[in-house]
Amino acid sequence: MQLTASEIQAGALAPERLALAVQKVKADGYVVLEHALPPAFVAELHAAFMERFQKHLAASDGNRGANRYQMHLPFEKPFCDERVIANPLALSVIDAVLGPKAVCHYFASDTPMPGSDYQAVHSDIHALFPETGLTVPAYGLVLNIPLVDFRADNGPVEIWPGGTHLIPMNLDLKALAPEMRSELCLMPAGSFLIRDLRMWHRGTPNRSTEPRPNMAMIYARPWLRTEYPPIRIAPAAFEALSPRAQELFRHEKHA
Ligand SMILES: O=C(O)CCC(=O)C(=O)O
Repeated sequence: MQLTASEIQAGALAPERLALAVQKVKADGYVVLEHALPPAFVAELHAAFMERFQKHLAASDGNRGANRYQMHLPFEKPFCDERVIANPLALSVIDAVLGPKAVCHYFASDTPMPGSDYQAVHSDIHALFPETGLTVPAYGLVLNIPLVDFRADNGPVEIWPGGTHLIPMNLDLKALAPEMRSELCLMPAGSFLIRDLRMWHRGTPNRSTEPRPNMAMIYARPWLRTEYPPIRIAPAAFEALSPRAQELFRHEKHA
């Protein structure tokens, strides 16, 4: 969705457009809010990210396939700016889908480098009741923030919308995915991709000459336990957060 100037300024979608965004997440498994962050702030995030990422690259191998890196982010500025972690535009959708008590418990990034390949099609979470095949409403959402434009040539995320988040899990996605419609998630830097954790997706090859960084946060219902390590938040950084952000990060490690 293209945000209007007044929505960006107000930090709120018009009521009927919020309802549409929520419906897109529930029915399609995702919504994109284009250009949600100001370009100057995205440039600041990108510069800070690349500085940290270059050190990470020098010290580790790809951990998500060849030339593809998942990297946790430090809970430091500019990454933990409230425009990222508690953005009212994103939260209006997240709250409507997950309820008002959501927590954020994953603060990281994904970066395919030139030379990366296709990932296996996957979803990002286990089924709640795997033995039943029961389909339930959303219990976790990823907020992705691309730090560069996602183009066809630089390894955009490929998604399978149209209800794959509602198909009971533990299926052979490799065999089934070619039967379903997929699309490349092309979007400008600083957009918000809000997607159901269960929606089928995969990373695609980066055929450009530059890294393609994507911030990734998980917002979830407060009872969801995942295997990710807690986000380490220094007490002073936690104290400096707004009441809403403190509520979102209340389950993390404040030390
Ligand atoms: O390319 C991306 O940003 C997403 C990659 C991904 O889905 C993963 O590593 O699990």
